Amino acid sequence: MFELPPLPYDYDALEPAMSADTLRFHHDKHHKAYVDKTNKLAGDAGLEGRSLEDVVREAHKRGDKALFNNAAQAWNHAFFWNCMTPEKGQPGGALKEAIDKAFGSFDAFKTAFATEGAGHFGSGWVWLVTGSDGLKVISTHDADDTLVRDGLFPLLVCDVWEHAYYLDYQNDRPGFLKRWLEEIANWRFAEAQLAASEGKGDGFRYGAGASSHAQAGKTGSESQPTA
Ligand code: MN3
Repeated sequence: MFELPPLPYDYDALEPAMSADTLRFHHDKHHKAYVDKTNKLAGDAGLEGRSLEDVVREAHKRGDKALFNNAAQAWNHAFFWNCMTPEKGQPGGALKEAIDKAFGSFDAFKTAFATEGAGHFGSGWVWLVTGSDGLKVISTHDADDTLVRDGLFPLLVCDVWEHAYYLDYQNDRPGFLKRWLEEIANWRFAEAQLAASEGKGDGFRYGAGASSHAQAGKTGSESQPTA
């Protein structure tokens, strides 16, 4: 049984860029529904006990669209929550170097990402990925994701389904993307993903617990300070 992972921050932690209302609907209703349906369909398909990553890939291989759509959406949203943080920041270290190399500058990257997301027709996701030829920005339709694309490793994703921004931005998807990149994108998480793509540290895995890089701003006793 897959569990709905808790958000790695409080519901109101990303305000005003993303409201508590949006996160409540998005996490508690949309994401939960994908997880619940995945549990039912994965059981029907004889895939209980497998990792969610395995279930996504196996459903894709079998052409089981209902299972793929729900399992991939369960995974994409869990990844997406980690791609946001209340800690405003900028890419550093190897990520900054890789962005400069691929796009010319951080500003040029933000333009490329926002343009891809704004231009994506219908529902989907806009990703910063790394592959054999360096970093690039791609978008995927509906539930489609990087788990079923050989050679691509995801660093950051933004949900561009209307439910991700409509309550806060109505139809202004470009405005949402601009603010998302400037105020709540989690560069520490993207840096950790880039390191993991090079064999340094663990990349994101569903159910492995919230990334320590995403914990900033979460109140309560879950995150242990490191000595
Ligand atoms: Mn969504």
